[in-house]
Amino acid sequence: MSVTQQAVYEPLTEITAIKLSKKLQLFSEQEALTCREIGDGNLNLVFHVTSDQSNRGLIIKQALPYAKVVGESWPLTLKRATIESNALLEFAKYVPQYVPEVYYTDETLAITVMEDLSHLQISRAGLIEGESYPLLSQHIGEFLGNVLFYTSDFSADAKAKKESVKSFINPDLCKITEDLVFTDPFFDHDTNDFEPELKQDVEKLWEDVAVKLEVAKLKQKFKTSGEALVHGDLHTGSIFADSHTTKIIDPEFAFYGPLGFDLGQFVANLLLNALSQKEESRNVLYAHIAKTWEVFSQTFSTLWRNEGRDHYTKTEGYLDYVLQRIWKDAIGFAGCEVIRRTIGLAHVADLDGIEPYEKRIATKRQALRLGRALLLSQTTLSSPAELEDLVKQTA
Ligand code: SR1
Ligand code: MG
Repeated sequence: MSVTQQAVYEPLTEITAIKLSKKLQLFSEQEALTCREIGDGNLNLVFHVTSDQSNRGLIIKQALPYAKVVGESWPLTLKRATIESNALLEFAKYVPQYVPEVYYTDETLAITVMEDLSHLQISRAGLIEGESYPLLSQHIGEFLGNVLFYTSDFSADAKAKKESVKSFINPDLCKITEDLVFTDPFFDHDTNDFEPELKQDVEKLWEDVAVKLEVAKLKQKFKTSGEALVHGDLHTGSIFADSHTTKIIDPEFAFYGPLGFDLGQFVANLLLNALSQKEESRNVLYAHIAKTWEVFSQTFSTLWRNEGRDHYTKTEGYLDYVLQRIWKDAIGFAGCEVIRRTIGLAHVADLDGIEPYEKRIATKRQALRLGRALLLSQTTLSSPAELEDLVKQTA
């Protein structure tokens, strides 16, 4: 649903966000509302509107015409708000239980009004505090298995899929990933951000031809493989959770991309959290990685066998080939993500919050070794257990 009521874009304030909620009749006229801007991400405004009487709430997310993390010198399309709303609606066709409900969207204001998830916690924050989220990997595996299968050519009608690809063309946000994930961290670029103690390690990486060749192949894959609708930024900060619920948010980077991309980003962020934890607390993260892959591959395989539309889904060996390729690509994408979250523009609190400083530097060195090892082991690592061994070898 798109109901444009404002002729021009303007950033909301806490006061106008309340007025908008009233105007949309999402609360009754008499209800006293409170609003707080709670956006702590890199790009957008997020307003939490609550009713003092009924205890009900909602979220209004609004895109800014620039990247908040850098400022107005980095203009950014408002169209990402529409991509985000449409992606949430598309995901909801297959797995409504894993996304917030969208109540309203407005292209001009670049807003999505959606379900209040404030009873849940951002999973990155919880994992840092030692929460284990027992169902996180089960849910993410089901989310990915369903969305990736149903939006891929193995299931979707060929013409309808191409129409959908068109509506999710997202060049500006893809460019951010092409630069920040696949390019800048591997060159001496001014967006990079790392501690002086890491300079030698980083310079060594910039000279590593074998690593750069793998990243070049992955970047090309990211730019050219429109295999299925991907979230595009599936890190643990894009996931709300508690012990029985998981909700995936923020798909403004969504586009038709490689099947292994989201899996790689999610796994990378679990690995970064594992590195930040004490040795004895890491098993829960390794178990999440193994479970994500197990549930994803089972879900995807069951759908493939029961609902595969393409003739070749019946061909012996094809499913195994596709799954192996997804795993291999995911390992490579995870390598890029681990490196960029360590030395690129957008860091993660898992690493930046490590105290004391010497330990933080040592962990970041390990993250760089791990990222490199992932990139160079894509063809040899065949299971989550081998991935766990690889992490241990980088200690
Ligand atoms: C300028 S945007 C930096 C990062 O924030 C987003 O969440 C994406 O991960 C992007 O790469
Ligand atoms: Mg985001």
